[in-house]
Amino acid sequence: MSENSAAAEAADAHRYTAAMAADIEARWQDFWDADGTYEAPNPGDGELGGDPVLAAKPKKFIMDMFPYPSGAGLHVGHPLGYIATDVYARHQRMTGHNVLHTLGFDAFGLPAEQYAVQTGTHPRVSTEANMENMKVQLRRLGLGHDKRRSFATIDPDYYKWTQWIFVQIFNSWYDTEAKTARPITELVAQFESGERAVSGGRSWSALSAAERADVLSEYRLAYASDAPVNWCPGLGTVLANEEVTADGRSERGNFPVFKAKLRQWNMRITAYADRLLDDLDGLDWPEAIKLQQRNWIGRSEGARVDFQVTDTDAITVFTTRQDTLFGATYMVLAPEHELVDSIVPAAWPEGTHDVWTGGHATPAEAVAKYRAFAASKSDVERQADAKEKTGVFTGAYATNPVSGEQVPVFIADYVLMGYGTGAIMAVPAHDTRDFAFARAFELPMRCVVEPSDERGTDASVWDDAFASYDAKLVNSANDEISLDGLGVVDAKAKITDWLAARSIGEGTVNFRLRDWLFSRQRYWGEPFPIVYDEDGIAHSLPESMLPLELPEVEDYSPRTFDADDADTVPEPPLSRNEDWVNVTLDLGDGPKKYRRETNTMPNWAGSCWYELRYLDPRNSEKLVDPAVEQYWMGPREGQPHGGVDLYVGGAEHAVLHLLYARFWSKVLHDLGHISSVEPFHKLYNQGMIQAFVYRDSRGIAVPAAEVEERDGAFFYEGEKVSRVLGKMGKSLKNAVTPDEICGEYGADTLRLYEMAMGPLDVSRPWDTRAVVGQYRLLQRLWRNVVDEATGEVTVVDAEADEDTLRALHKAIDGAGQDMTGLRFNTAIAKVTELNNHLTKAGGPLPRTVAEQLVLLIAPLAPHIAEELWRKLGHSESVVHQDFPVADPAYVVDETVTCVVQIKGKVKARLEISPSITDEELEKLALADPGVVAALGGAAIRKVIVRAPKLVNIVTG
Ligand code: ANZ
Repeated sequence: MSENSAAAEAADAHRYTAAMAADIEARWQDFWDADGTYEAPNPGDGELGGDPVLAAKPKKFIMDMFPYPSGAGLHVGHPLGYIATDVYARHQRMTGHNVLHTLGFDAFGLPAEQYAVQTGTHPRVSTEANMENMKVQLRRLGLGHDKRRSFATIDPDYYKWTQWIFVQIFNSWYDTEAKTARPITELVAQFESGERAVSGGRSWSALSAAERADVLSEYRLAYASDAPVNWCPGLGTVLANEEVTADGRSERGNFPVFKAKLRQWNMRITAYADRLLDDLDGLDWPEAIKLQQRNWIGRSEGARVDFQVTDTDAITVFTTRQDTLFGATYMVLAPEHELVDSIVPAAWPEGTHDVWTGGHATPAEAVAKYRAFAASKSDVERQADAKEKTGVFTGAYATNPVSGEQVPVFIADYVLMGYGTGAIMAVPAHDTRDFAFARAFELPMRCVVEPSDERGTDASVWDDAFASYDAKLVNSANDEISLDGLGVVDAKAKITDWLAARSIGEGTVNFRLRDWLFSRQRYWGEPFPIVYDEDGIAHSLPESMLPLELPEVEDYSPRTFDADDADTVPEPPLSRNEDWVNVTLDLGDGPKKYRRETNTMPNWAGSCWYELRYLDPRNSEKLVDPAVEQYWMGPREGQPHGGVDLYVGGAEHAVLHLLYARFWSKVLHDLGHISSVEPFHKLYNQGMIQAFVYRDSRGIAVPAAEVEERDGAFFYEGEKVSRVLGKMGKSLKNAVTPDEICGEYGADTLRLYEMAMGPLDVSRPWDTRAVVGQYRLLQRLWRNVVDEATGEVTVVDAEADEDTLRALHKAIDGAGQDMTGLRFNTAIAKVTELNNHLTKAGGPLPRTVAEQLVLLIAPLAPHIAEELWRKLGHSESVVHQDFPVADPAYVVDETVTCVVQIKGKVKARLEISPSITDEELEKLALADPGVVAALGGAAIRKVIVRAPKLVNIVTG
């Protein structure tokens, strides 16, 4: 080695490099773990109790949507939200809060199971290996998690409580009057005392055990029923409505989904429809997500109206336009409607229109053929064929209750069984679907809402329906009531009262929300804590028998079928294990034989309540200690329903997870187990990290890392490839792992880069070449505090100059506010500006400036901050220091007075920033109203600018 290079090496032996970052980061991560730096104490002296000073501070519970431990591991897109919550949590810790931030794993469910099936390993083995791998990846990022509180949903200690909650839900019912869930024993007591009548008028004591179970099933918040469900043969399981796409296919795997009548477990989420809707108002969530939930719940105000069809039977319709009742000229039932069979006459009535019969000899034949046709279509297909309306006459007529007219009753697939009452009154003049149907079947139309356009009131000549709400009623009177001249709203109210007074209708609210289908025919989920006795009655297991652990089975893969074969029947993998299924148990009335439920819970179950378990993860007596729950989650000022203070995750969970978790919270609250009514007070959706996808001429993705750019074109192995922005992932061969970036620059650089890329809620393209910019920021920061030759801090005990104090306090003020507002990109810009100012100023930094600079960047780049803090001579961690507070005196902009002269005479004075440029100042001066007035339109010959003090305008 030459003398020169040895000297050069010595000169930067203590430079901030990737190797140094690796050393610093590993050292502090070990220290933080050993020290328990991020442990958040619970109030009280329970197991996680501790530091009373910290526990007395205001709390902040900050959460991420926890990950699936997938086999592919993490790419740089995954931790975006985790880093953001970490920066926020660190800033909150430094501003006087007791911060709870931790992360668990959502480890049951289809993704984990499919990966296990693909690789031929048991899901527990592969899931645990995946979790270990992800933990290593996450640890490198320096996330300040309280690791004592982490768990996976597959831990029997955790799913014991998931099962326990299921039992609570099973053993409760919804009291619609008190608007709350109550224990089922209270309902039984009402039946026993006669306070509540059993439908059908029988007495409770006369019912058999099985009959009682059936009655209770109608009330339980978790119940098994034979309703039509979404059966997906390709996945081998049934699915919730929320898991079926708008095209009627499975969200996962994109397989066709069919309606099949199967006995399945449901959660009565519909009982909570109103509260789920109303409580959205008190939440600090993105409006777009609230709107999606509102639409999914789909509250419609309208009326039920009875149309007499025989002497004994009436068809009840649901309508949101009861004001148009005089215009109802025919009716439609869903093909599956239960009344169809009983109203179909033996022969077509005299004079039946040919187009109504579909060419069939009898109504029964026409109905049977049409039903078979409709059954082959999904709900979505049925609603999608907007223009072309199909259907057939049932041969029956019903009576319009206001006009007294006999109106024909059709079946048609545009009316769905699962909505409203499965029957409609058709008002072709004012509903586009009815209009199309009436045209196709040559049915009469009657205008009852006066069109505001030129078309007139003869609907038979119209080209489309007149569907406005903003008009007056016409042609709507009989001997007893007239709606003519009323607006829609008043007409609705009037007709609703009239119908109600005659007991032939009533105002009602209808919801689009359906009960939540809760069972899956999969292995990798929580077993149901349910057994059936010899009469087939379901019993829940007592707490002492929980957790009911998943049995080991030889074959855990789901039985899947030809994806298009709707006539298949699901087979739960747990049913293959007879020893486990058939058991003798003592449920309090002596040992008896039982059969276990063999379905498992859906993957959403574990994430429905995990926030609660973070609070008290090892409590073996309760799912959470009430005082602990009250402290972290309880309602408080500004947070009327309580909940997590900040919940960050992707927008894709708008309805599924977020709706289910809200529902479980409400049930647990009603039953007195928790004080919070809502799980997540503030929700924030982070954007996605996107990446360029490069494809060859066949459209196949090529490895992005090996693509070369030449003159704006892209080449892979010499061949030209195309480039588009897309998702990051293994399959698109463009994944960049956090490990690669940590290896090349360190975790602090990665954290800064991800946070600096743009506003957190906006998607942004990853650019590995740009990462180095943040690395350089850290190098300059280091150099501002440390001598690169000796490794010693260079700070001096001196006063900072005025300019530096201004730069410092502005950065403190701005970056602090930005961190509170989750604007980390602009926070970083302000820290960068300050650091650049200090670099430019040169010379050793005053100690106070160096310290505040380090504290300022600590939430963003915690490792380098901890290292510098210690080098500055502190024995306590930087993590629990106070965030600097800006001195307002230095934050306000200093101004100077600029004089504007015209031909040497002072005409205006401007208060401006001392750093203004000549160009900016000239513009300001010429725009000043006083100057404009003084010029009076005179031509300007010359403007002499001496920023920031003087502008002289020469005219003429
Ligand atoms: C008469 C009418 C007149 C209607 C009119 C609309 C306009 P939302 O707002 O989505 O709740 N409907 C009711 N049940 C249905 C079912 N099972 N399948 C298909 N359509 C159904 O929609 C309520 C309206 O959708 C109801 O009001 C009914 O048509 C129709 F000028 O009744 B209306």
